[in-house]
Amino acid sequence: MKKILFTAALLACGLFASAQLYIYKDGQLRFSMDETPDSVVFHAPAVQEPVEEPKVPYNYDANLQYHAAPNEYLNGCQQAGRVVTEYYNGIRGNKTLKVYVPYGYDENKKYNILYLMHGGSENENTIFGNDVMLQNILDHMIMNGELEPLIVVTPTFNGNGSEAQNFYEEFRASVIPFVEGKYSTYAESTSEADIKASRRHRAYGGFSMGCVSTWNVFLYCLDICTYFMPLSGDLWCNGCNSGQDKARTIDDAIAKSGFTTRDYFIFAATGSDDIAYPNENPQIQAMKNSSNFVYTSDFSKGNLYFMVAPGLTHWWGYVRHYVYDGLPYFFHE
Ligand code: FER
Repeated sequence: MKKILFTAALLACGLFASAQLYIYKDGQLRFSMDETPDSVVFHAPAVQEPVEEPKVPYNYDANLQYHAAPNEYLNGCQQAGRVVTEYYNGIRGNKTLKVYVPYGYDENKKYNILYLMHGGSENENTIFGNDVMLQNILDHMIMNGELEPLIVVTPTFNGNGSEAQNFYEEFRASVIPFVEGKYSTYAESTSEADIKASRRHRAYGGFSMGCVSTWNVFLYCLDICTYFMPLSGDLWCNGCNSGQDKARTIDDAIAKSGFTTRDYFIFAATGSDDIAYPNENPQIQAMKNSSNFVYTSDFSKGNLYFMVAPGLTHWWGYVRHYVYDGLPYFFHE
């Protein structure tokens, strides 16, 4: 007896599954098991809507500590990107910059972009030159799947009235339009609107005086840039003496921009024995007290982190490893 009942239940389920849902002109929903009524206006489609790939959440460490890149990352890589020398004529005259184009670059794809600035008495060749060779680290990270392929640009604040503090003007007016008009980034065009629309795919960082340029880019380019990597330096601005002064200047810029804590992310780093530590640390500590920042290296929850490498000093040979540590945390939010 039990068996017969079970079979009947299965049959019933099968019939029910083959039933169809109709919306009638009178607005009522009805099931039809056998025939299509004349008054049907809409047959609910069985076809599924295409679903967008869910974005895999990035697995952040909330308290990121300094780790040097593996030794082999400093050597040449079998999947090497290209470092291209580019010339442009911007608001501060003719200049050169370098563009790192990742291995397998395809101009039909879109790439995140990092602008990375050298320090004082250095130039646009420093970061991809013999003393730093950041391209080797990038190549290995990309080859090993630790970093999505991206474009890295090393401009310069040298020449024709440029300085670290005012480079943001040239960055906005000349460097971004030149580079992103030529290389494939998330900017659909080099119009102001498209540069703004692609801000979550753009980062700016720098070392020492390049770090001074980074804090100023933060003040004046929040509308076109989301991720910031200030390395071994503090904000130089008029009337800024204490860390509180600098944090207040930053707060004012954020208030003016109208952005929220989910709209900008800062990965700052230096060494505990770096000459810039005594300048950068009080600024970061003051920023931590601002409601504009939530302190953690888990950027799914916060937007400010300061990685201090024990014992390290003011030298690109160390600082390149801060890029190795921090850059994978960019471009996920
Ligand atoms: C600092 C920011 C920039 C700093 C030094 C520099 C000592 C750069 C100096 C230079 O290039 O001469 O906080 O701290």
